[in-house]
Amino acid sequence: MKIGITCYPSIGGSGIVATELGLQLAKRDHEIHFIASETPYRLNDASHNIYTHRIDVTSYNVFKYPPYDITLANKIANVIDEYELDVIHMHYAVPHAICGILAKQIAKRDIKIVTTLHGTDITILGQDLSLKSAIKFGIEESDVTTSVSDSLKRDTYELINPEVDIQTIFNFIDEEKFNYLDASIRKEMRQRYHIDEGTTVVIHASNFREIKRIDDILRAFKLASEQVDMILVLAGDGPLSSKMKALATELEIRHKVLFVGQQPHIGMYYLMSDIFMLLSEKESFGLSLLEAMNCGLVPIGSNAGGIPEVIKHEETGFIVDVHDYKKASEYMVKLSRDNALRDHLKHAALRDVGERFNSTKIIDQYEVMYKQLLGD
Ligand code: GMT
Repeated sequence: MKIGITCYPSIGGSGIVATELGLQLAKRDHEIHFIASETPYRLNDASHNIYTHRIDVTSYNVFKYPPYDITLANKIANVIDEYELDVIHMHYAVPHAICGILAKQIAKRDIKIVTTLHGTDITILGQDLSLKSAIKFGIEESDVTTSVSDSLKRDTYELINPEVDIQTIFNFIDEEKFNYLDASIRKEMRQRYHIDEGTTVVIHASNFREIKRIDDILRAFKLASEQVDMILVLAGDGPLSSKMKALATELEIRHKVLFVGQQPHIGMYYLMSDIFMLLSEKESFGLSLLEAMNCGLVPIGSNAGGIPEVIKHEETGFIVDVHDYKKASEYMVKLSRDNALRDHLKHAALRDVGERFNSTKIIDQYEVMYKQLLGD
């Protein structure tokens, strides 16, 4: 098949899932065309069967706002016609689903449109009356809409009420990039940061937005690190970076918190760690959970959105209520003190990720869905 993929190319779960999907489909001999404002993050090398088409948004001074959406639709239509695409897969409802529909109208060729909902396009933008009707239109006019979790699917029906079926296809990771097969990395990384093997390393990685509730992670860590020997690694960057550094100082834990910024090889940081924290107040899935769990970490997550679909409470990790940092700190202490429990949960998590979120299985689901759409 010839498949066009549009996503936000910057660092973020939706762009990563779209990119990995394209890469895996290309390995299965499909021809993949990424159409985006920039080359997607994680699509560094030119690979077999992969094409990248970037848009150049006009900054003509009559326009108060650069016409990103129309330029993108125009480009997608051109690529549909020139490369004779069969399907376009739009990641994120706004504006991408709508750009896909417009592109289909502009193009001379019939095409199927798949839209994947990733989270804030529904849970935040879906509450915005200035976008709600457009999101509903984007979903209803796509040939298939998928959601990355059942929770996001429920939220979509509740907030947007589309009159079509939505199919859940879970996220997945590239197991070659995230695994714990190379045990020497843990030792090397701990040496680099002067961390003893006996110290528990807790890690969180995100784009440092308000909804990630890094303040709750810092508060949980403060309580836990008063009882056990612990280091907190905060990876990533975003609007709250400076504020979180200031909070760590205010809580008098700054010397135990490593702010390592954005890391292209985040897997190495997971490998030196023991516990992964994700205490978000909104999270449709939490892709970083899968990455960390497949690197052998035990997750502690909040009961927001799709997180409880990824972490099975007391089976593969722990779930706490949103904002319940005290309970989170209790689990941190428990995991730090009880190596046998940590080991048990770690292996259960590895097994569960391998079974339910296995990349081959998830790519199969997308491939079957495209084929059904095309009547193959
Ligand atoms: O919130 C983020 O970290 C970025 C955001 C995005 O749009 O890329 O992630 C969303 O999509 C990911 C991939 O499906 C999900 O794993 C994240 O949970 C989701 N974020 C939210 O729902 C807040």
